[in-house]
Amino acid sequence: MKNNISRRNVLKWGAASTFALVGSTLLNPGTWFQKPAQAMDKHDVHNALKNDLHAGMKHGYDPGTDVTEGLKMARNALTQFDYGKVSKMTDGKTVREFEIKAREHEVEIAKGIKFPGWAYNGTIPGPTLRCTEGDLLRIKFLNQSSHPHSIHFHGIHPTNMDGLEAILPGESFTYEFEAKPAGMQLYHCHVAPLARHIHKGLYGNFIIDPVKPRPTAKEFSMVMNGFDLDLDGENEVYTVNGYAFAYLQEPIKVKAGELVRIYVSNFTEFDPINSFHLHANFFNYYATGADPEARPSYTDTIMQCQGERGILEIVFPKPGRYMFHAHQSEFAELGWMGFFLAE
Ligand SMILES: [Cu+2]
Repeated sequence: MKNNISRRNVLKWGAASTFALVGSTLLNPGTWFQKPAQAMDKHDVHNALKNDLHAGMKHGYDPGTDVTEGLKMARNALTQFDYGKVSKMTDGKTVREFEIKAREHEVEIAKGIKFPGWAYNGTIPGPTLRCTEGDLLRIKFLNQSSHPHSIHFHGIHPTNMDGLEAILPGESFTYEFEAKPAGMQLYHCHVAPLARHIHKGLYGNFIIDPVKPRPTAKEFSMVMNGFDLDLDGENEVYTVNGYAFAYLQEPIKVKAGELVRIYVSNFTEFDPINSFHLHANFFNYYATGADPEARPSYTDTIMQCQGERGILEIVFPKPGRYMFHAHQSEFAELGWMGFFLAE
């Protein structure tokens, strides 16, 4: 363990600052860290995550005993795609209408640890929006929070639909544009101070399918992120899809031999990059995924800067438990680690 203690970690865990802004009680009865979250310091969070890590590595997930709100949220984020309300224009063009509400919302980001977030439709990350290239999108944004926010989409669209203008509390705005280009896009709030608005949780994946569909696959969505609980500009918890060790507790089930496609993005604030590493296997990676015919890179590790995203295609050759995690050891140990269970 000694070797893992970097100067940064010493600074990070050494300062016994309290989480004055974590307004919740812990949900995990009977454990040593059952005390108000206000009293948790970095050591407590570190230890709680270490316990979760060890429990997850040893036992995996025990169904029926402890499905927390956070785990449910991560489950949904992994597999739920929001295709909007679909209608057709007279010329046959597909119209998709979405409704997104921004609100203050407390979310569980690790077993018993809550984060006072700002969320699109009540979850961090927000819903994964999905459409096909050429669709007309109407995204009604309602700001039901007490701060100004917006939605800035990545992609090609008119500049007056770019989400640079703040929508004030109580107001709404409908973003309307044609979906392009195909690939893995994303969306986030674009109101200053940007780091704070994004870090609080206002982001999500936005998939534009090509007109000629990609090959059939088992599909998942993943957002890599971090949570700075004491507002010191460093994250204490790292997750994929908002809940620490979600897929360590509940491995992602796939079939050996089937094509698995994962839409991955990085919304980690305060750290310049995040990464995805798969054990015991390789995958094809399409950065941004705008050209489905592009030659992918064949690797077991990719890294993404903030706002970068891409598409992974994986075939698990044999049944087994395949670990995946950030290849920054610190992130992995603080929540960003899971398993695929190939059967
Ligand atoms: Cu905002």
